[in-house]
Amino acid sequence: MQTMNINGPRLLAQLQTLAAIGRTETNACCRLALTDEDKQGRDLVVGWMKDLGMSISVDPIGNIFGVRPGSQPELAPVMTGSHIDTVRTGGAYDGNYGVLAGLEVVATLNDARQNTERSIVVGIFTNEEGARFAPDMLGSLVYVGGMPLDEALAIKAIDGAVLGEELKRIGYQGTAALGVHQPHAFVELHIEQGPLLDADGIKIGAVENLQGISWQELTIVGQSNHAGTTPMRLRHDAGYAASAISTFVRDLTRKMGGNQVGTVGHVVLTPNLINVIAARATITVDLRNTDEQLLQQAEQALNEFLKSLSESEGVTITSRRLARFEPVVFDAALTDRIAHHAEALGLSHQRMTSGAGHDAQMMARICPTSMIFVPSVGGISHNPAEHTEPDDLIAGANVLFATLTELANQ
Ligand code: HGY
Ligand code: MN
Ligand code: MN
Ligand code: MN
Repeated sequence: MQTMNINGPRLLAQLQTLAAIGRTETNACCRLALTDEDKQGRDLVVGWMKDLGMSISVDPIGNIFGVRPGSQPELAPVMTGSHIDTVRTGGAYDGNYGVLAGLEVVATLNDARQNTERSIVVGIFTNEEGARFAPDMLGSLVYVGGMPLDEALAIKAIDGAVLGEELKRIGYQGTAALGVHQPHAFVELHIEQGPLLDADGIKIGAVENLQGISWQELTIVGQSNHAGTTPMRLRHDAGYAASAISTFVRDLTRKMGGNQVGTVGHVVLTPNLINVIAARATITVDLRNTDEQLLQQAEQALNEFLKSLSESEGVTITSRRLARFEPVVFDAALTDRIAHHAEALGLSHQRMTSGAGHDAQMMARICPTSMIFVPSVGGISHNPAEHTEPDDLIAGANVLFATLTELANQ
């Protein structure tokens, strides 16, 4: 198929329209999974899929698939897609870009009245972020058979809601069979969300692999007491223990170096008052590494620290596993094709690792999968300041177009 350019202004306009849904007073995009804002975003994008003449299917975990039929629909389809749920402080592009660029590929083919042999499917996966319901990448995890449906539907949100009830409430509990489209290949286009491409002035990332992720929630129970009268040696201070764990995670990841990262992103103290020693603390620990052995080492070192801390502070510490995914290596031949198309389009490119989790890491369990990254200015993401230059957004979509249409005609 001859190289065609996507319609840049159309893609950029749709990104801005979608980003306006769930906008907060700090100009963030907040569409936590299965909230009313997520429903509004879903309704908007499903409408765009229908405008493109795509057939729509929704599965029991709320994954949405738009299908552009190929001339040989009996062949396994080529799939792209991502997510449109966001974190609370989301930007305009995380997830949204991969979905809307997929629709732009379809629109460009429609404009040119071009057929492909294989059907092209654009997927919107439920709850990729995991910010409201853990684990993250949940919709794609269930899609590939990584978690039983009823276990996923029973998951409780940080706000107490039950996932299956929220899915029904927003009208997106579908009936399509799970795994309804067994793809020939899956390619996800995404902003890097890190600093590498922007710092090196490189336009395209051909993603080779993706870090393993370990999420746990720690509940620390001490004893509330008077901040003035209680001698330091008699305290069982859950607040101090929480901060000691955060410091330990930081020191551990610095000592390990390499790709090891660690984050304590959520801290809640009870009763959270200036003159009361905290009785209770709930914190989350996010550990990641491209090397499974090293990730296990980090988890082990943290466990040992928790044991010694609970003894020294006289607090109890319990852990609840929220997510655990091993590192993923993408399909080398597919990553090569992404680099080839970037080259053919005159775009600088480099191979790289994904620090963030993505639905592609789940799809890699069932078909040849890879990812295309475009630069994030300053490496900022999960932040309203998230930005990618319009030319870079268009360039990435053109690489997606070339890669998908090649796959759809092989
Ligand atoms: O946490 C992650 O990396 C993903 O964006 N949910
Ligand atoms: Mn994302
Ligand atoms: Mn994200
Ligand atoms: Mn992600």
